[in-house]
Amino acid sequence: MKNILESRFMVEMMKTASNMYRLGWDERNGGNISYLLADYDLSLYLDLSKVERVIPLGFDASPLKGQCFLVTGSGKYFKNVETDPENNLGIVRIGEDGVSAELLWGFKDGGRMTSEFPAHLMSHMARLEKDEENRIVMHCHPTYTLAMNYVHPLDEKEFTHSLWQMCTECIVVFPDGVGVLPWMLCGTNEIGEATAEKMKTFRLVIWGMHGIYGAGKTMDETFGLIETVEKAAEIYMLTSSLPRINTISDDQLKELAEYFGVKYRKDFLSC
Ligand code: 2HA
Ligand code: ZN
Repeated sequence: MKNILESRFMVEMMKTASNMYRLGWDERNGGNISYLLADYDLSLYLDLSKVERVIPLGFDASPLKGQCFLVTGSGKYFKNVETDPENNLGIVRIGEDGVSAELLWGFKDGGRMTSEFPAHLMSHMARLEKDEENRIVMHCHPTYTLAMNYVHPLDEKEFTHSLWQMCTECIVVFPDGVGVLPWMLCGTNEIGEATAEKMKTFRLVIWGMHGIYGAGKTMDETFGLIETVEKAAEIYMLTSSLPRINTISDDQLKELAEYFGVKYRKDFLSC
């Protein structure tokens, strides 16, 4: 057997969690990541017939049955993932019944998947419908994005437009815009369903006054989406209380999107 701690997916997960922690996006147990391991032969690392525990999901994830996910643990700190992966991470396989998860590795201290696992799996299902190569769902609490939630209308057209105006690259990186949910109780199937509904059209979803969800093909792509939103939100927060004398116009945003050939939300511009 190969050492799973040296696998590419594990190293990516550990490095990303540390990176996000150091950026201040994942205080205490804030944030969670799930990684669909469909591109890896897990039998090189694990005895796939050995199920450590069966953990109920609390909803039907049948479309994902048999799929394996590397996921952060409930109540666990991103700060500790890299130094103690076996307690802070787990690999689960969605059971044949579609409503349970089979623990194959990790959560050594009796832990379980993040409380946001319903939102993650529902988001994976929604994104896979759009893009069969989607692998990552990531949630965190980036500081400036969250700050912006308190001073900017929580309207997805207006929010996206403000972000697009803050850095030239924004409309190219997230031409599909940012979906916005109002404040909702987290950890529930309801917020999971609402997130997944937004994920049908957006790869980024703001949870009002809580944080952000991102989805993508790779860890880098997903991280980069959130990083770009956060950078734009930082510029917004640094400038919003000052008189603005320059801006990127809608004509210029359109010019950018057309030049880079991205399919953008035309209805989010007024030209
Ligand atoms: O897992 O961020 O939304 C901790 C959270 C809950
Ligand atoms: Zn959160």
